[in-house]
Amino acid sequence: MTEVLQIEKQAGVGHIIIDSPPVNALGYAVRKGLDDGMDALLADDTVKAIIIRCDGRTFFAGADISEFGKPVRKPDLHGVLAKIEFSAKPVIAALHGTALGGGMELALHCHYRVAADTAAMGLPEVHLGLLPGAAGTQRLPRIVGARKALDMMALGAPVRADEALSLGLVDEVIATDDLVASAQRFAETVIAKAAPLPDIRTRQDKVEADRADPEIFSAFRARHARRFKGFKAPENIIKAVEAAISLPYAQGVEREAELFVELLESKESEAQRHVFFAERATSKIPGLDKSVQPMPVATTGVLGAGTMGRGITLALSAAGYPVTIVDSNAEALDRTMGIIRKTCEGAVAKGRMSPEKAEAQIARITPATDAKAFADCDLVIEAVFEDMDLKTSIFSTLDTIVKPGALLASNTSFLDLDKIAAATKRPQDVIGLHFFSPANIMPLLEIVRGDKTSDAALVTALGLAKRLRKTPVVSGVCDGFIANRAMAPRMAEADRLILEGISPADIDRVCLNYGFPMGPFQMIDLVGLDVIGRNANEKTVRSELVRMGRLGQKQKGGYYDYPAASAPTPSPEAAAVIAEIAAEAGLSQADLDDDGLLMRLLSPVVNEGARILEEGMALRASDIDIALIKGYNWPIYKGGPMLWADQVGLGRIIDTLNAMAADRGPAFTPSPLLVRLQAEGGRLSEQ
Ligand code: 3H9
Repeated sequence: MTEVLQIEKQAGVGHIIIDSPPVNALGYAVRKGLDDGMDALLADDTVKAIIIRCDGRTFFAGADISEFGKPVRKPDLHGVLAKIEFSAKPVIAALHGTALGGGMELALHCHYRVAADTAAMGLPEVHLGLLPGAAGTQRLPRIVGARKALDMMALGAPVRADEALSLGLVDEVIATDDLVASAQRFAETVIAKAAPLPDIRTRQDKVEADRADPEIFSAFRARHARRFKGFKAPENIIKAVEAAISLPYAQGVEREAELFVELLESKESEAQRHVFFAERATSKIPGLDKSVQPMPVATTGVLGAGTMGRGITLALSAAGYPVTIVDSNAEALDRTMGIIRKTCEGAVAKGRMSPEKAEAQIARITPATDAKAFADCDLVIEAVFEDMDLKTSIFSTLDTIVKPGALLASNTSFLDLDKIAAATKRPQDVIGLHFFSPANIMPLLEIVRGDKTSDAALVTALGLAKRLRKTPVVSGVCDGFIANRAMAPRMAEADRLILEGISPADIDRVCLNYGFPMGPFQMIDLVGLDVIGRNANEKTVRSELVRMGRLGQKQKGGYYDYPAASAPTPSPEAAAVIAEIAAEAGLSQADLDDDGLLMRLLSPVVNEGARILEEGMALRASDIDIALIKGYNWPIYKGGPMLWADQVGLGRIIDTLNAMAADRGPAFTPSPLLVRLQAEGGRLSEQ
């Protein structure tokens, strides 16, 4: 018997019980356990039916993702599933938790399925850039029809037990605490009935009906074209379902295998699997003792009723925290409370929130004009204008007002947190909580750990991120921290390229084609030219446009014109400003194709990421990838700049940087880390 397997027998029913924490992924040990269990129970004449179930928090959560790309150790999943499917004894899956991916496919190879009422099942492989590769694409449409199968597999959302029952995916739903006993009763009934075993592979009713309606697929493609852009897996899933309705089962499975391998070997899936593990790694802090307890946070405060303060207040109140929002400007405070109310009402109108929930969220927010209202808060987040003198004076005041033992946080996006902390007598309780705008929506929370920030403060911030459903990335203290610092070189390069004769529209197009939802100039026009950029004294294209009152979409247009009721168009006025400044700069004109442009824009980002790592400002390379995916919408299927650099080749990045350095100086010299990794054949994304 393997370590993960237990067998129990009762009244002619053999139970295969697998326990492989944390999520019973179908790695080698689990497959071996299942295979051994099946062999033992098939050979046992006293056993007339078999139940497969799991201990721990969930039924099988799918294939073991960490095994992909490595040689498969036998028994492989297909072999185990065939043993289950072709068993002469009825096999019943008893599901609890989440039966996902290969786990759900295993259940679909059993003859019957019973599920706890709290269980869910789904085929989320699409989120890993894959498709269900253990016959899921052929079995699911035979049970639920092509339409529902496409929704479940190409969109990747699981279904709850009651829906699974109505779809015919499970045969019975059972109270969770009664799962084992009820599965036993179910098995005994199956034995007593001695009916022929159900066989999904020969079911034709659903696929025959779907065959008469080829529009299903074109309509599905059209409906989700925007969502699927750049991803490879959805199209392969659609093709696999087309095969399910047009081919006999065995040929459909062969087609599924081809489409699966294509995805497994794709850059997109490599990137998406990298992101899966990277997201889960960000809250693992080397050297942090597990016994460190978080500071209690029951009540919160936000200082500043501007855009950031408002977003943070919305995020905290949505997560259930009472929030005191303070701004000495009563009018600004009123305005912000009005916008908060509108935002909540908007969510109600869109059906995202019940009116009661919205009222309760608003009721959790208390506006005040005096910072003394923070006295009893456990956490206060400062979100005022980025000015060091202002922030240090605020923190020294907060230090005297807010009770001892409370956490004081700054939302600064680039100022030195250690200086801010030094303005208090409790630097150990000061931390950076850098939200990205809009703070109630963007999923990244950069946690800035100062020199003196205590481990308890860090653990508290990590817990806060979890409760806010944001992904934390821990950063050291440096200008711009991780996301803004790593991304700044793309903007700088875009600004430079327009002086070398490349149009803003071309730069935006290249970024869009890469997969960013917006190009740098489109983004500036949206945010406002007056908001971006800290070098207001220098004469630049941007400062000139601001001087002309061209502030972006909000006023007169920016890099683009915004004619009423039509798409943005390149602006002749902006082009004239660019031409004037370019003439003054006298730079040679660039001759670059789209790929060359992309390399110029993104290689400096990779270089900055490598420097952030070398300086120890990020804990690991994959944290930088997550910061840019969650904070700047870097396309998930590129895996972030560090993984992308590995995929295009560090040599190409280094060559691009060397050429830039030869032309423009050492700011572009490849970082020693890049050079070393390239020489050693190492991978940047694994640092
Ligand atoms: C597949 O099945 C392909 C087949 O169709 C075809 C094969 C031929 N493998 O998320 P959590 C780890 S593809 C390996 O924090 P939660 C995870 O890394 C698979 N490891 O917990 C983490 O490790 P650590 C299709 C896995 O409670 C720990 O478990 N299945 C896997 O918030 C806890 O994870 C999926 O895509 C795995 N499959 O959520 C399901 N799953 O502690 C992917 C998890 O070291 N998994 N780990 O950081 C999930 O969606 C969530 O983990 C789950 C639990 C909902 C199960």
